[in-house]
Amino acid sequence: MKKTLILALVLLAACAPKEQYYVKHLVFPEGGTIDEKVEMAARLVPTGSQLEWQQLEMTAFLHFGMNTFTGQEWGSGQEDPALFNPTDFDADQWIRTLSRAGFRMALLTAKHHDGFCLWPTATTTHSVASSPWKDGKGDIVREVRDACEKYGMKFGVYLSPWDRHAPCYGNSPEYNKYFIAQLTELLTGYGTIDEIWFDGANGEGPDGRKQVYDWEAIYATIRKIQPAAVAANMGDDARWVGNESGMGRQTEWSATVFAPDAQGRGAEINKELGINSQSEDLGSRTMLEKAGELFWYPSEVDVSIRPGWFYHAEQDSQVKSLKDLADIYYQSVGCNSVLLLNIPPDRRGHIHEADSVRLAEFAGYLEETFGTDFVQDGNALWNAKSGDVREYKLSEAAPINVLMLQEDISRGQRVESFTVEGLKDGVWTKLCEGTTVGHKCLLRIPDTEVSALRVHILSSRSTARISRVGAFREGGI
Ligand code: FUL
Repeated sequence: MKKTLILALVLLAACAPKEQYYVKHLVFPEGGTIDEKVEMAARLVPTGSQLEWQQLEMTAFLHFGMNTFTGQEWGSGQEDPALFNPTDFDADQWIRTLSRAGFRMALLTAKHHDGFCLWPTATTTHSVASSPWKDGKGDIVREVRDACEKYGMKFGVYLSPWDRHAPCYGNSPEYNKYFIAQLTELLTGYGTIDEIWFDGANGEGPDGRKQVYDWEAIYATIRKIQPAAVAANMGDDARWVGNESGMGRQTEWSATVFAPDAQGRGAEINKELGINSQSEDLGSRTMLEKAGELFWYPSEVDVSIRPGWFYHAEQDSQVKSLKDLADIYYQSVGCNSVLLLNIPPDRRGHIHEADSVRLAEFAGYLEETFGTDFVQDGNALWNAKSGDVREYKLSEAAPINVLMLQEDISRGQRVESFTVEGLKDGVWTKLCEGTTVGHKCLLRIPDTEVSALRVHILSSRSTARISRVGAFREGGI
């Protein structure tokens, strides 16, 4: 009898219709209704690499190169390699500092717009090999990569498509070959590359020649050599949030109608929808209605801890305050985005004390705030449909002022709007309302002492998988 029952259950499970998922990209059927589109949108999911990347939450940019020694932000490409000479280069100190501060990946500017390469490339002599640093025998990319290995930190490279040094820049086929050769060196010589960052900034080549990048070939190179690498900005795995000031959108869809440029037709699709990387609405139902395709293209917030992207001694007193960094954290990580915070090493080749002290304060702030979650059983998975409500008890009636919701985005991003209420003296009062959740949504609220929370999913695309509800207390900063 028992055996028959088990067999029946197994058969039932095998026959149950499998949910269909779309990885990274989907095309809506022609003439699809909005309800059909919303159902499909709910089933758009990230690739494994995108998912892992979104879960990193905090990543760090390291702008270091010729500009560090010339005091420029954008070099002309005519700089003498003899100028590049860190006096006490210490990649271990960089990565140790970042790792202690909670960053999970370091992204190095292997080549900025000035074309100077931080590794001894075979493609040009305009590199560390022509510098006095370590008598031309050094390799910054290698040392940073090794330090990342040591501290269990992921490693990425920024390779500027714009090159103001290469004489072939603007001669499109020739420069594409040159660029792909550089990319290939980085992808083959340094172990796993977890992220590749292609900057959108670019200008004209000599005599006003316009470089037309062969993105298809560039992407084919990545997919062939390191298929798991996340391609960001001009890439099609991670989307530039649209500003460099650390401001994410309150409503941030990883499942977005915004088409990556690398798709070839990206610019055309976006133009037709009347959107650009800065548009406020990149994923609402109104946008779904207009769109023919949907992309899993999550947002990355890049911002510098200093006014400049590169180190300038005169900016030592302008390192962002702890309050600025905390605000940025809520507006990036807390808005379903990955934070890419730039910390530019100085001319010694150190992360300057002014920055490392601030990073340590920031890490302390995060630990103090998020070290204690007052919600009991906030980790229990909740399958929530539009209109569903769930109560969460708090472990103690502590004054809380930060709320957190998370979705299991491995099955898509679904929550469209919600409210959270708090229970005090038997009365429920609304504490806040929100829109999208995604990987993580953090909401700061005024100090409040409640014994329970009530989360109300007002609207969801299909059934949302709420993986965590939390409540925290941030101290004064
Ligand atoms: C911009 C560049 O022009 C800046 O120099 C910096 O690298 C920043 C991250 O991206 O587009």
